[in-house]
This record gives sequence, C-alpha cells and structure tokens, in this order.
Amino acid sequence: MKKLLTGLQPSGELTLGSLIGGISQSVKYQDEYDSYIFVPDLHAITVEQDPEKLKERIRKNVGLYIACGLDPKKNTFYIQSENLYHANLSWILECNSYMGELSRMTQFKDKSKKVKNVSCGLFTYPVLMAADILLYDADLVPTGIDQKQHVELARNLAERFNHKYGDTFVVPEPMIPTLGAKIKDLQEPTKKMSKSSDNYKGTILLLDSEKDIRKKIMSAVTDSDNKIYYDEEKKPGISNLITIYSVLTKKSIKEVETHFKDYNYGNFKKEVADVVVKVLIDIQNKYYKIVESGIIDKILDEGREKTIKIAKNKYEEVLNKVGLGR
Ligand code: ATP
Ligand code: LTN
Repeated sequence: MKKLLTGLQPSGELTLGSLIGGISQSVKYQDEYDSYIFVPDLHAITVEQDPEKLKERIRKNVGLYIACGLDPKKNTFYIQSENLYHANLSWILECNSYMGELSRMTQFKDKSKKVKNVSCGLFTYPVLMAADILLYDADLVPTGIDQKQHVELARNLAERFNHKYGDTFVVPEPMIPTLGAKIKDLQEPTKKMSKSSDNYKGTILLLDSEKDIRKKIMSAVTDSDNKIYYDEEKKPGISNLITIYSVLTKKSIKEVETHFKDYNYGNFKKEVADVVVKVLIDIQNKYYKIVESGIIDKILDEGREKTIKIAKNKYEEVLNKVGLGR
C-alpha cells in the first residue's frame, strides 16, 4: 500500500481553510493509502508562539483531525517533536541543501517580511519539512497550493541524496486540490484565510460558535453589483463564498451559480452560512465527544511508538550512507 503523509502546523486555531485545503484531502485518500498525519509543532516555533497555547493546540488539533473524518484505524497520528529523528535528519539534509534554493522559497520571503527577527528556523523550515516526508518513504503529500514549492524541494533533496549516496529516499508527489485550493479571508478576500492571521472577523475557526459563524459570513466583504457569479478577479468576495459553498455541498461552480441566479447577496450569504454551520456543528459535536472519551493520548502514544521505529530504520540507513557514527 502506498503511503500518504501530511501535517498542519499548530500555529493557530484550525480554520475552514485548514479543513477544505488540508484535512479533507487526506480524508478522501484514507482508504487507499497508509496514512501518516502528524502535528508539525517544531515548524510552529519558527515564529513566536505562546508555549501554553501551543501545547493546548497540539492535542486539540489531533481531536479535530479525527472529528473532521480522519479515522484513527486508518491513519497514524503523531507529534513531530516526540520523534527526535525528524530534527536529526533535517540537519543532514541541511548539509545537502543550498542557501540559494532556500532563499527562493516564497513562504520564507513572505513570512520573513512579517517578523522583526527572522529566525534561522524559518529559513530552514522547508528542509525540516523534507525530513518529515522522506523519513517515512511517503509517496503522496496532500497540501495546499502554498506548500507545493516545499514538496518540490523535498523531491529535489531526495533525488540529490539518492544520486550522491545511492537509492535511499522515495521521491514524493505533491497532491494539490483543484477546487478550494485557496479559501480566502472573509474581510480581505484576496488573501488566504489563515490560522495565524489576527483578523478574527475574516477567519472561520472550526470551533467557532454558530452565532459567530453566521456573523462572520453575513459581514463578509463583497462588492456592490448584487450579481452572483464566479469571477475571482472582479468579485473575489463572492467567488470565495461560491467556492466555500461549492466545496461543502460537492456541487460544481456552475451548479452553484445557477442555484443562486435570482438571489440577492443577503439571501445568498444566509444559505452559505447555513451550509457552513451544518458542517462545523457536526464536527464540533464529534470533537467534544472525542475529547471526553480521553482517547487522544492513547492514539498519540501508539503513533509515537510506531513512527519512531520506522524513522529509526531510515535514519540509520542515512547515517551509514553518509559515513556518520561508528
Ligand atoms: P499559517 O497561517 O500559520 O501559515 P495556515 O493557515 O496557512 O497557517 P497551514 O498549517 O500552513 O495553515 O496549512 C495546513 C494546510 O492547509 C496546508 O496544506 C495549507 O495549504 C492548507 N490551507 C491552510 N489554509 C488554507 C486556505 N485558506 N485555503 C486552502 N488551504 C489552506
Ligand atoms: N509546512 C506545512 C506543514 C508541514 C507538512 C510537513 C505538510 C510540515 N511538515 C510535511 C506536509 C508534509 C504547512 O504549513 N502546512
């Protein structure tokens, strides 16, 4: 069985964007792939984090992954920092990465503009991501479009290493969803809806109350021509709401446009809100049951044991090939 691997940073509360662009992709593939879903907490500290909130979110995210439909029987869940091989392999890969290629990473360029002190970790972030992937011989890496360049770097590093030291790593394939690849911020619909954004009104959190979800969608920024059709450039706000509705109802953009042909913006938004509320309240009910059942730690303990064994094997193979240790 082929392997799928992905993770979502615990750098903020999970959003509707995380669900559509991230988690749902893995849900779709969980029957076909041996799936590894982890919490990249080491990646989260490449920018400033509040330690208490970070710790709380790590467990919470795993609960949410499961509530969103990732079945613990079909997926292995684990925490990156609990497996020391990730950071260790990352170092070896860093020694086989070039400043030039890392400097070209779009996410680094964007994020480094936003922080006062740019950490070295932010710069080498994609190499750690490559280590996450290559340790497990992952074939498929579902991610949003913004992470594609990082998966491509992982491919390059795998090929470079294989060429230099002999066949060691599987060269992974990125998997980018075609629709809903980017869910936009409701207040600034040209920007991605992001969990590390401080714009609370523009971001729908998976654990938002029904009242907040409705309020945020009803006050989403649109335009003034009161016509509902998809045009990302001229009508980014309306197009974003169409995308959200389309993904959650599994209807095509054309079908959604036809459905809302005679609606005004108010009624349109109300119906989009109904759909989002239905999906998220269902996830929330499941989430609170999972938390109450206390199974999250058991799942993570099992995941840790299993993945440490796999990672150790690969890491020792790498050490040998590179000529490290005895
Ligand atoms: P941050 O703002 O901290 O960078 P993020 O909200 O972009 O975080 P990530 O953890 O980087 O979230 O992303 C997890 C996965 O979900 C990635 O594959 C990412 O591309 C996808 N994703 C996140 N937000 C969205 C969005 N708004 N639309 C589509 N996909 C998204
Ligand atoms: N950088 C990714 C999270 C991430 C990841 C990975 C995703 C870290 N390591 C390995 C896939 C595979 C993000 O921000 N979404």
